[in-house]
Amino acid sequence: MSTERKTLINYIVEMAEDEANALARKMLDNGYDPLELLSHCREAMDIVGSRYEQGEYFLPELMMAGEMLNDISGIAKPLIQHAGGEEKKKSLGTIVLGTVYGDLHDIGKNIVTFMLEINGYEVIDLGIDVPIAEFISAIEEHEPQVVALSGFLTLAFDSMKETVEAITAAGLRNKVKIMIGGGQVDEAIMFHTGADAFGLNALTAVSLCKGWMGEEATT
Ligand code: B12
Repeated sequence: MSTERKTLINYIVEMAEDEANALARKMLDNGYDPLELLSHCREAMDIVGSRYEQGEYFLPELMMAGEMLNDISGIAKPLIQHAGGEEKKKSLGTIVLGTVYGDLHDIGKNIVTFMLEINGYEVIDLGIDVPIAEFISAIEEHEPQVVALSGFLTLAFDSMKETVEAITAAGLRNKVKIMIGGGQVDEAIMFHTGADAFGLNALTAVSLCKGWMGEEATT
């Protein structure tokens, strides 16, 4: 198993798209945990990211890595759904979610959306580069219990802060819990933005929502 993990990471880092897809498929066919497989992909993304920082890789490699990750999560997602058992019919609550303005990264956000949905929550996914006004009107329209802000760029932290400030200015802050997530977020960034919580992965996003909205359907 550990050899497969290393080989998969290596294929992704070396941009061997076909080999990475084939190995991911084979591992999943053999019963490999899809969430664990996605965490290996994250490790690979960190290596690609640091090669980019060091000037060894450029934008095309970032794009290719993003495509590979999208393909692999496409293969892994249906298996996560299967492992999660029967889909719940009634929504446990509503979450308005999006990647904040200025930021186009959405692979992590899409995994969060998917995990929240299979755990029974209704997710209004506003997409990427979401203007503040769009968050405000979605909150007014859908009356969510939770707002989830995603962002991978350092500049996204200020977009998150401004989005939270605008939610407050619109008189909506005490009606929603706000969680943030994405590559570099931590507690200090949570305080900077004024959010209620942060999460490093999609599982944390789900457990935060369970803590705020419960696991049982409310009427
Ligand atoms: C793929 C990628 C891209 C792709 C994105 C494709 C896409 N559709 O998303 C493309 C090529 C478009 C891209 C573009 C750029 N990128 Co880029 N990219 C990456 C890379 C390699 C991987 C990101 C990723 O998808 N990771 C995989 C996911 C699954 O990661 P994850 O963190 O585990 O996801 C979990 C958490 O984030 C969490 N989560 C996410 N959202 C939320 C929300 C909530 C509420 C919660 C609780 C949790 C949560 O749950 C997720 C699932 O478990 C990272 C490097 C890295 N180490 O991450 C750089 C990186 C983020 N990019 C970077 C840069 C610089 C850029 C560009 C500026 C490059 C350029 N010169 O144009 C542009 C910016 C474009 C823009 N305006 O946004 C830098 C950012 C540096 C910084 N500090 O600002 C990074 C860190 C690379 C680096 N090390 O330099 N990029």
